[in-house]
Amino acid sequence: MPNLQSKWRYLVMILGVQLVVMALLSRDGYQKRVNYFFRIFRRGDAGGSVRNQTARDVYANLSLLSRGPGNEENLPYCPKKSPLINGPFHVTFPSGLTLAEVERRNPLVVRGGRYRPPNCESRHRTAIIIPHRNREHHLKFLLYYLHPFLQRQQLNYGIYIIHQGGNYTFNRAKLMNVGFREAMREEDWDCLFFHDVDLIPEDDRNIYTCDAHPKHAAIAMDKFGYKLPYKMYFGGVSALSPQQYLRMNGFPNNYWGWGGEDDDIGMRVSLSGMLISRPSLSIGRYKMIKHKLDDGNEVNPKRFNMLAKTRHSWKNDGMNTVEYEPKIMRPPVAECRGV
Ligand code: UD2
Ligand code: MN
Repeated sequence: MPNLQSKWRYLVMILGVQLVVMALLSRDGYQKRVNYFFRIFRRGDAGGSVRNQTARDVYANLSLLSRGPGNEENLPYCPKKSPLINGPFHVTFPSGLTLAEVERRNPLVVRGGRYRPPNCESRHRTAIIIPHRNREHHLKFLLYYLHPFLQRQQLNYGIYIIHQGGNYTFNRAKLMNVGFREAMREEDWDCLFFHDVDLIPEDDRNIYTCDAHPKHAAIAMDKFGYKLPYKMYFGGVSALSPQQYLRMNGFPNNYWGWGGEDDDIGMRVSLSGMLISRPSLSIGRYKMIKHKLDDGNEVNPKRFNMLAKTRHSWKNDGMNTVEYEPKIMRPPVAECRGV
């Protein structure tokens, strides 16, 4: 039989072990386990705040939406927070996906890749600008996920594929300037998202509207281990209101080939007196479809020299100097629904 003193000793030992376990659990690396532990007590939490919970189908319940019987003039405003938001969703790249399937799954998208919520008047008008050449395979996946993602957010949106014709070296940033001009010519958008074709958002709480400062939306990508690679990083997906875009004179026109233009754009944000806004790491998550460097988009060897001059050049190179020959392609409705 243990005496009273050894009972106390056991008790102190048990308390000590508990303290060590608690200290370990609360360390950063153990956050997931702590979350798991608390989740057991929070059954029925549908908010989707914990990673690794069941990711859903991005199309779940969307087919229930249909156009009401006319009278689209007097629709009430959509709620401030969309009831269709679901949190994280599955992103996979099935080999058999076709554009016809994308079109079939998105019956409310109309000519020009345009959509508005059927039952309420959206509070936001967002244009998506996608620079493109020879990436039809990626485009198909992006559209498959982007349409339902935007519809869940109850946005009035339009998707613009800005295709660079010919074989000359690719110029991502200049294509964005072209996209800005052409999109604004068509509609008075409140917000423009500049979107790589190969980045698929993974969480519909990453709302595609603009903030008080230019927004860098792709804060956490699988390719960088779901972390921001460096503080000034502005590549992948970013969002600016027309006023913000013009204030920084848009994007540079002279970065031909891969690299540098994203940092130039990041510098323009601060040179024009603005800050970078970002969603949280747990929401601004993206998968990048794996790919090699494209032919015609070789690494730009001049990028560092050009970046060193951005502070002097940004006012003389951008939206105020962009020149191009537009060819607006409007395929018949059947072909362009879903694009
Ligand atoms: C990184 C950045 C990207 C950009 C680029 C440097 C990420 C996720 N993205 O992308 O924003 O700053 O570095 O230029 O880190 N494209 C075509 N056809 C081509 C070439 C490019 O459509 O032949 C488009 C397409 O939308 C693509 C984008 O340009 O997603 C960026 O090019 P990338 O994907 O080859 O470059 P990457 O992944 O290194
Ligand atoms: Mn890429």
